[in-house]
Amino acid sequence: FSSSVLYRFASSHMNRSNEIKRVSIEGNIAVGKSTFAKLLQSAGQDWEVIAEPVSKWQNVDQTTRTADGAQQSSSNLLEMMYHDPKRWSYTFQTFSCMSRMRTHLQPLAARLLQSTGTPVQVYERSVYSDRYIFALNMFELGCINSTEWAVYQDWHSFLVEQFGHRIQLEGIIYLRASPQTCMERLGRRGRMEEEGIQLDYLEKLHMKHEDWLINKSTKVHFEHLAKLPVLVLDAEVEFEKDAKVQDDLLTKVKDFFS
Ligand code: TTP
Repeated sequence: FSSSVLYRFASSHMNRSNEIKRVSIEGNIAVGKSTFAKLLQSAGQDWEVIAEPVSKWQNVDQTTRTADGAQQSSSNLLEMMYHDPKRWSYTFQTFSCMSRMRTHLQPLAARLLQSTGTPVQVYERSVYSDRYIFALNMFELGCINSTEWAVYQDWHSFLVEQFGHRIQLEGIIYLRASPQTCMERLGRRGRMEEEGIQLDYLEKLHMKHEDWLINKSTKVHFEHLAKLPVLVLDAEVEFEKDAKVQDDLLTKVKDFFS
């Protein structure tokens, strides 16, 4: 490539990137964020879903030096966190937030660079739920100590402010269901690491979502976050196999972001 071709490509790409709308889907564990994200992906050609990097947390690559050379192995940080939350919650939240940051910064898929409408990138969760739902909850449960919490908040604020408009959300979709319903769905999907999760943990996370997105009582550090529009969708109904419910939900989303 000549430098002028590269420049033209980069600037057209950057222009498109500036136009992207970014939306995050929030909601309790197992409420159905991935299912709903797939639904959005199939419903609009300008929509691109960036999947949550759970598998990365289940396979953290490590390189260890042995006498006969480097050896690659992997550890399951999600399992370690549930098994010994006091030891691993801070590490887990650091890693999950970093992988989340990477997904927010992911460039637009090539097919959307040509689209005539405004492209929408959809994330399952955000750097904000990492902090104001999970890390805060773990701090309140005593699984993240006050020093770790201060360190977490310091680098989190710094990174979010540094990346500024490149990760700024247009709005939030809150999939809202009772903790009992989420417990049932969690049992049905049977993710091995989540076997020990009790209803009261989901109740705490539910209240954190309610405080942040409905009651607006969570003290947030970022001014723009407090002003973000929130679309609340009833996820109590089983939307996975009901085409009518899916249509209603999609219409609400399209109206909200049009
Ligand atoms: P979720 O982000 O809730 O993903 P999910 O697969 O449950 O979503 P859905 O079923 O709605 O599609 O959580 C994935 C797992 O990671 C879950 O066990 C909770 C855990 N987790 C944390 O402990 N801390 C975090 O900050 C995040 C994002 C997840």
